[in-house]
Amino acid sequence: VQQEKVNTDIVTLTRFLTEEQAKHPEATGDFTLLCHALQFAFKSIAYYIRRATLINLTGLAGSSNTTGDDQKKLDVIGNDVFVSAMRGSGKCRILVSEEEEDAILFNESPNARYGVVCDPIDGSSNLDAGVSVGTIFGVFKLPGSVLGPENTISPNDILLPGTELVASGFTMYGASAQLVITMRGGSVNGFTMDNALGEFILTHPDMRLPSKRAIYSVNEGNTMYWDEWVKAYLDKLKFPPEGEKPYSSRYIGSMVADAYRTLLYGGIFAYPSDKKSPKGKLRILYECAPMAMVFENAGGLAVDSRMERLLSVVPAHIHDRSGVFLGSKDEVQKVIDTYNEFQ
Ligand code: AHM
Ligand code: MG
Repeated sequence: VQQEKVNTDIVTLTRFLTEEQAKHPEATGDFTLLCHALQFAFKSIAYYIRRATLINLTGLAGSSNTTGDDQKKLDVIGNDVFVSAMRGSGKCRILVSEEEEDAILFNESPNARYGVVCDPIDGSSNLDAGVSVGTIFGVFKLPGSVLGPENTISPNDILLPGTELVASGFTMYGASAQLVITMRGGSVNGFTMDNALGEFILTHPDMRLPSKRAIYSVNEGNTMYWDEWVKAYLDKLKFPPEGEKPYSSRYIGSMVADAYRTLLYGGIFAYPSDKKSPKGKLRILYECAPMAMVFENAGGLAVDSRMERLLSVVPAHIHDRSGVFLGSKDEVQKVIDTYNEFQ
């Protein structure tokens, strides 16, 4: 019998972070420690999601969050896990979570240099059906002027454009837990959770988005609310010129899962602003901007409903929303071209 070939030199997320840190001699190690705390939050959330049906964690918590969404029991647990991990890291000064009305200021860590934004369990309406959900996160480095016990920090200090993110990514809790992370100006790397080892293993180094692919991902149930140019754009995909094939449609309804597929296969993911949600549905700080950074660093593009680069958008409030189009370069260009035809 042939012996299974065992890879004894695997790159875990911990090793990857250590190697990244070594590339920056000026690094203090704070960012690496923050990432370890993030990693623990992802592992914990993955664990609770796996066990949810067994330990009575499905269903509603009996409360609703700031934006009026019904909160699931797992939304509450995911949020609590995330808040505790960030507080415990000692490296996070301010945290914005989709599930918290106000930004959380960790005044016990006055010298912490990072601000974190997160959607602890995105796509939670899918939870009880066992459909993939995910955690989205972004890390901002705060300006020196807000640090130290002599300075105060205000929730407004985190109203920054995505261009100020030093890292972002997401974890998808699917058939396995997949973690995608990117640093400013760097590549995009994907890790798969090995449950037996309890480690995220580098399985998708330097992810690059195909420049085009005939797949679109949008909630078509909103068609009657869309602007004319959005309808025209999608019609183009569905009714191509004679002899060409129409696009395939794929919509899970979990941004992380739809974005992860788009990242791997290419295509376009869209949640346009429309007559029902004139400002869009997805949140700028902790959904749009972190995803936009991942897509740009993987060679794709990300714009809002006015074709502005999503990473440049500065939210006026921590829970502000935006229309979003992200995907392969050529596919997003098609969106921009159609928009321009209608102006
Ligand atoms: P949530 O943060 O309350 O879970 O909502 C965000 C989710 C995204 O994951 C997904 O892309 C979108 O809402 C789906 O919305 P819809 O059900 O309108 O298609
Ligand atoms: Mg969300």
